[in-house]
Amino acid sequence: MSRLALVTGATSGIGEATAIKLAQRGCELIITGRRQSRLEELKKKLQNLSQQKCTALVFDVSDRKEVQSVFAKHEELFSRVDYLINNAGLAKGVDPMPEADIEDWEIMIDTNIKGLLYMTRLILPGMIKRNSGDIVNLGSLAGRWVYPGGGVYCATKFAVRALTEGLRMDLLGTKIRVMTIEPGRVETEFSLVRMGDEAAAKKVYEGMNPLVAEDIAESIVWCLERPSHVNIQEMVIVPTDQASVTLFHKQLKQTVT
Ligand code: NDP
Ligand code: 8X3
Repeated sequence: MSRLALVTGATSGIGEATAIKLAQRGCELIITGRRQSRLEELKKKLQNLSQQKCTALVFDVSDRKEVQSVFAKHEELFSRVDYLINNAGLAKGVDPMPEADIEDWEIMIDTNIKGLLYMTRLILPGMIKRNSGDIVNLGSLAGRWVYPGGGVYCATKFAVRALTEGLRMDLLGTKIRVMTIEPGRVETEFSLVRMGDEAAAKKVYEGMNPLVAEDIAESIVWCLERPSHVNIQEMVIVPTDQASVTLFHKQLKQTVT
């Protein structure tokens, strides 16, 4: 039987790779993001892969009214969601807290915490009614350890871990599984979005072998495909070149003159 998966933040990185893997398994998909042209491109690709319908919805997960209005327009579709992949998220800035831009804090908190909550709250009634469904929240290694300049981003990912745990408790006794995937460094558009500078973003991954989006997508799909009595509550995945949130093995290029 074909499943219906909703992947937020499918316009790049982990979300896009996860949508592709789910389509390869024959899932019907709902993909979301703010960049319409990317969503439309991906929609065509996913329909070809899955031979199933794909619905592309452009909205900002951090805008509560917008989220509610999209849900109101697609109530029947959303009531059938089997897999909710709460992936949309971002970091903004690396400045120490005394100098950081408050606007950046608000964007991270509104997207990573409130956006995830809005999506979950609206999808849950359908899952509860059918007594089935899986929710995968994208946490981070930054939801377990903090690093300088990352306090607020880390706080949002600590929140994702708490929300995942809390929801699991509130749903105990149902067949709905709630899990969090906590990656270390994955080379996506994440650092470009965070720093707004190609060269600085590239430097984050320089000299090491980071994870790629497909590594995480594969793990998400593996978790979803466990038998229904098995819930992988938390999965921490890091590159072999990363030992902690701040400790990396990097081979720096040497120039011989
Ligand atoms: P990308 O920047 O490549 O992708 C982020 C996705 O989130 C995009 O599709 C973007 O779409 C979407 N998004 C961001 N803000 C919003 C918003 N307000 N409304 C709707 N969609 C939004 O990064 P990743 O793939 O790396 O990140 C995916 C998730 O994984 C995030 O939650 C991130 O925190 C987490 N993560 C990433 C790690 C990494 O090292 N890359 C490590 C650990 C966790 P659009 O811009 O079109 O709206
Ligand atoms: C992203 C991982 O360590 O770059 O969640 O903050 S990190």
